[in-house]
Amino acid sequence: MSQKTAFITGATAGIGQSTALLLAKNGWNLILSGRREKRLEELKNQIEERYETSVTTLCFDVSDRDQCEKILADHKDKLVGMTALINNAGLARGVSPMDQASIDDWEQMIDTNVKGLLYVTRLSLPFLKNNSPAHIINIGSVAGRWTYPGGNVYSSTKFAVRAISESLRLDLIGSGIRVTNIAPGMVETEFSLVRLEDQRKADAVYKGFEPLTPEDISECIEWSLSRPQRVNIQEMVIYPTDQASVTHVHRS
Ligand code: NDP
Ligand code: 8X3
Repeated sequence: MSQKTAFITGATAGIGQSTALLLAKNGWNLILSGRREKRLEELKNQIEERYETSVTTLCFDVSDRDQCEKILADHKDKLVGMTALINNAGLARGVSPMDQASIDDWEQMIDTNVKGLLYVTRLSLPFLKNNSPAHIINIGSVAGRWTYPGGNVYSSTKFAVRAISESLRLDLIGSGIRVTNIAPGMVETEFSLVRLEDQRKADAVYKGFEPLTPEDISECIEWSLSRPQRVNIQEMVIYPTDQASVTHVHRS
């Protein structure tokens, strides 16, 4: 059985799901989390049918500190072998300007993208340090480098993810734990449906140009993980060819 074990948050859809499949193909054991239990079970079955790998599923909400603490303590025996943490769970809610936006949406984004990532990281670090060399990959965004109209609080959370990645690298120097911030542009997943709550509007986001696929991003994740231990890919910014900035998309 492989010695490599990755804990992927938000594995029930999009980039997280695609990363789970790619890492399993590359011999990783997996700990997969998300709030939708049925999807987690389906993914576990799909992976175990295809690959010789062990899959543990943990159904919990990363934004709930009590749940994070309880689940990670209760499953210590599964987490003890963790050598990589992929902090992928995240979401955007709404595109309203600050003076019209929902404060509940802000809370959900901050609680999930920032506080959730911090809880899971803090609780995973003892295992990662024990198993060093190890790797933390945070899924940031181009919205963590540049802002756009209506991106306000979502952007702020991804700026925070970049700051957390930079800080972790400083705090962990000498531990053998690498830290990578992956910053994608537009990737076609359930992201826009969650953000806009309307399938027609979500489809329109990706219309007239070729967005990135979840597989494009999981390949960047797998490539970062598989570099020699002396190499730390600090940050990767990936745009679709037809996207030149957060506000410039060429549509035919
Ligand atoms: P999806 O909506 O397809 O997937 C999001 C995943 O996050 C789901 O598995 C969801 O699982 C999980 N998730 C959301 N909230 C929580 C929560 N509170 N607790 C646990 N899991 C949660 O979107 P993407 O795959 O696109 O998004 C993945 C990451 O990539 C996010 O951090 C996003 O910000 C980032 N990103 C996305 C881009 C894009 O254009 N799509 C571009 C740049 C970055 P469940 O609902 O089962 O809990
Ligand atoms: C998602 C990319 O440009 O919709 O992080 O904010 S964007």
